[in-house]
Amino acid sequence: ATKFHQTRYLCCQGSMESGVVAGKQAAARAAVEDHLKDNQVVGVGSGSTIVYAVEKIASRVKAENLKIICVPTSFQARQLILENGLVISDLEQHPQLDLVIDGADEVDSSLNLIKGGGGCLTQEKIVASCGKKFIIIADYRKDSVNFGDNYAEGIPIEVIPLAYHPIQLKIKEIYGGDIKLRVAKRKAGPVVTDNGNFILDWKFDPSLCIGNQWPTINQTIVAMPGVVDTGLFIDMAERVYFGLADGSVRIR
Ligand code: ABF
Repeated sequence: ATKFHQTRYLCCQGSMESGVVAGKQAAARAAVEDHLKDNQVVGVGSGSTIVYAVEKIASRVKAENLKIICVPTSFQARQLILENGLVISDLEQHPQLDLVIDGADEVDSSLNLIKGGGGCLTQEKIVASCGKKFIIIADYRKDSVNFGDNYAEGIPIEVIPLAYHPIQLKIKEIYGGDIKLRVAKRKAGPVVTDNGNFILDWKFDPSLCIGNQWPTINQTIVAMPGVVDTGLFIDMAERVYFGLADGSVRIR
């Protein structure tokens, strides 16, 4: 992984404990081993774990002479596909995908997901919705009973820029919690997504995890004018591969 995008997404792992890296690698490799078949069109997710999946796809394509076409979920995914010499396409040419592999920020006991820590949630959700199979790869830290158990950044919500403040107020009024506009690290201004939008990060009240409220909450937020989509992926994942620190994999 010496190329620019791999380096860029993996460099932040320099300080990451080796068990976490081993977990990401193990989950990614096992999922590609189990689900990648010849002649598939594959949706490629974003984040740091997907880097290992794309490397594994590329090595299987080469070793087994597989015909695989990849559809990216972000600018990063596009670069990864190209850097690994894989065939790239889009949803216009391939609106149906055999397989979609992506990472997650948190997975609850019902396999609902929080995604979008990297800001690519809308394209990730569109691509996932086109997949016959949606497989998640994650290290062991993402495995939770309830949202918020192991992930403190909240639920990302992509919004049209002019609507960000009304949406903040509406969500706060209905559900409470703390909801902040995501700003760039050096605070030069808001983070802008691949689609030219802003991201709100909603630190929700943990009581919302009681009962099966997330589907309704998601629908309510998505229906607000100016909301593009949320990082709540409800009932979408078919299987989750959690890579453990010792390099083994737990599949749910
Ligand atoms: C994307 O990358 C996301 O939706 C999520 O924010 C993140 C997972 O990151 P990582 O693989 O780096 O843990 O899939």
